[in-house]
Amino acid sequence: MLVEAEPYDFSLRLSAAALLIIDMQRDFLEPGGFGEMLGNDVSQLRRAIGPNQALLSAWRRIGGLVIHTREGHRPDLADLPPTKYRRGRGETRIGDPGPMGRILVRGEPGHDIIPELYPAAGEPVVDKPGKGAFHATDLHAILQNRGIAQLVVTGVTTEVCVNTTVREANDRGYDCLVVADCCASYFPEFHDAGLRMIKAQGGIFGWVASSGAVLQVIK
Ligand code: C5J
Repeated sequence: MLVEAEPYDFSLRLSAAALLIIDMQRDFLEPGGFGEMLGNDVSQLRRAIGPNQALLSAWRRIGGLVIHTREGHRPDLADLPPTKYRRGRGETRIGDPGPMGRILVRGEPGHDIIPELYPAAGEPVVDKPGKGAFHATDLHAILQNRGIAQLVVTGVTTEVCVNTTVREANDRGYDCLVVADCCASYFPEFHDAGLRMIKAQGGIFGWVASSGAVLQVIK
């Protein structure tokens, strides 16, 4: 099936494709969460919720593999690099009490996925300590065990965890189709640049399509 995409149409093989939804977590997206506490405008991210819901429900309907990721750390912070802890220089740091529990700590309410996109039973959830979903996780093993060669990638933020994951996936031999309106950034210009970087130079890291284009072929 050909999905209309840039820099050229993407040949989607459903039996070898997974939908990978990156870090749609309460602390990043919900009013009153950590992201907003830092002064970010969460409406910039929330615009991706509706398109993700539509794509997720279509993907579930066809029986495709869905994988969710969450960025966060062990409660004892043993997997938190001191460099990541120190960076940011804010008054509130990873592990501190935040508006929705300890910030970026697994098991806390703010770390969990927003209810609109909550994982269904049987859908793997990959907890990642870094920006890339392959670093220090079992994502590659899960994908290999299921015969996955193509990733349809959505989530937040476009320029950070989505871009890092797509680059990691590229080096591991996966073809990535990034769904533009299902990704978002607190900074619209970074969202646009993040997508442009993926599809530049003949698709140096992958392809970019709209959710409408994907839905057209999987419906
Ligand atoms: C993600 C971040 N998920 N921006 N995290 O992009 O820190």
